[in-house]
Amino acid sequence: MPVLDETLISVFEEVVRRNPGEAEFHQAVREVLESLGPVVAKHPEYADEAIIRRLCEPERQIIFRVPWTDDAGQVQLNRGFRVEFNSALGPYKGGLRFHPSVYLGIVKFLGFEQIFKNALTGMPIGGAKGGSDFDPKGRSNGEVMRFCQSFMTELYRHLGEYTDVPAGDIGVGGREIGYLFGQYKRITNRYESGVLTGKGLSWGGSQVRTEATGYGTVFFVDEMLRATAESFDGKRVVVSGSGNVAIYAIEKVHQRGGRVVACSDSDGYAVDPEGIDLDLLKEIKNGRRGRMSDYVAQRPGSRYVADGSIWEVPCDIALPCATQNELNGADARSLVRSGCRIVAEGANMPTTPEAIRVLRDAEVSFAPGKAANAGGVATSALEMQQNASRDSWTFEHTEARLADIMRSIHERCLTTADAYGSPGDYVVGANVAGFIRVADAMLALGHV
Ligand code: NDP
Ligand code: 2IT
Repeated sequence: MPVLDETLISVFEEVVRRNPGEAEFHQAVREVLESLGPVVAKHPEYADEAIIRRLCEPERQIIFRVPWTDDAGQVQLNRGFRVEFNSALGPYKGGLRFHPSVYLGIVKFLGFEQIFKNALTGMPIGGAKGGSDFDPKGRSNGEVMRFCQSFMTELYRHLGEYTDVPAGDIGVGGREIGYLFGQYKRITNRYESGVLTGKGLSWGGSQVRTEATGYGTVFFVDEMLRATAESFDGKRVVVSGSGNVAIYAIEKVHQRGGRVVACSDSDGYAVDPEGIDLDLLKEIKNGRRGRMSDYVAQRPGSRYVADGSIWEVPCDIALPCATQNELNGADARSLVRSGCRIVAEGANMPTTPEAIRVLRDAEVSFAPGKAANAGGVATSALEMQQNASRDSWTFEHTEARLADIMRSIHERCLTTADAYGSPGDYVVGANVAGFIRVADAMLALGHV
């Protein structure tokens, strides 16, 4: 079981003391610190320069009021956040989440993870996250637009292609990015394409950005399988969620010859032994913003489970692609019992620390989100690159770039884990490799 190195205990205690009540943020920090013992032993300069303490304190935190008017003419009120965590490697970069559960602790955990994920991609991007406790579910397009306009009316002053570049996350997809970009353009009177990523293809977006996170996760698992001379062919896969990441993970698993036998939303899950019908799922989820219960109603041979855990469905490979802490210790034990050999996180921190321990003890290969879902933000960086050069690449070229990036992240995780005494441990590999890249940049930039 990983323990916190003596020198890092006080860093963790300081984080807990300075950020009371932010359980998810504490969890994310602890997981990284648990990997860093051998690094601080080898490199005392990181401790001397307070690199780890500085990394745990965001460079800037913005919290603002977001008033908007609903379709009934009532004034509604939400809270907006942007945590600009670290800009040692490039402009702040990371998504926006619109979900009723959003509060400062969630935004901070996501922003903290983003620093290391972005570093791991090898691209010139810092780490940030933002969002709001706004719930888009059941809201009309007009309400979502007015909310986005109000949100951007405050946020725009903190953004810029060289400053801070948001994108999507839970509850923020192409529609929301469109409304946000429209308002940014209107207020600033600038067509500054590089200020947001995840844009539509006709107005500055990149091919493959929509698919990138889910595809990238599957490319990463491809590499894990290759390491043991296996492939997706004939494998049963369970994917949680049915949003952006889940849908394109399912698509790529099917292209690779695997079969996704279950997926979910926050109300329940569908088991479909013949394999999820992706056209139907896309039509329900993207087309009418429907539910998994609608899917089952239209798909003979599938069944709906309203209560219970999707991880009870037997599989060879599990891809949690919904939200944080959705796969707990009991779920991990179910997966181990059913013979699951690989868990790769499409979502951010979906696996609890206890579950990670269970998987590790059972020698299930585990890929943390920082590595496995980095394809989304990496393709955002490719979108920024295209915007900066006023160019646009083909789907094939962009997908090949994404596959290359995922291959090199996989390689970097394994060589780093090896070098720091934990061969085959993707958690240690991802944390240490991400940390070293950003820490060295911070050392070079001085006490800022
Ligand atoms: P979407 O909003 O498109 O989909 C989210 C999915 O997860 C939906 O099926 C949703 O169900 C389910 N879900 C969300 N919250 C909960 C919850 N509290 N309990 C149960 N189910 C929930 O988001 P994305 O697909 O973009 O994001 C999914 C995950 O991937 C998140 O962890 C995100 O941070 C991460 N991620 C996203 C990237 C991106 O590029 N979009 C990049 C890297 C990581 P319902 O519809 O019922 O709410
Ligand atoms: O968690 C993530 O990496 C994202 N939501 C994507 C961030 C981005 O800037 O593309």
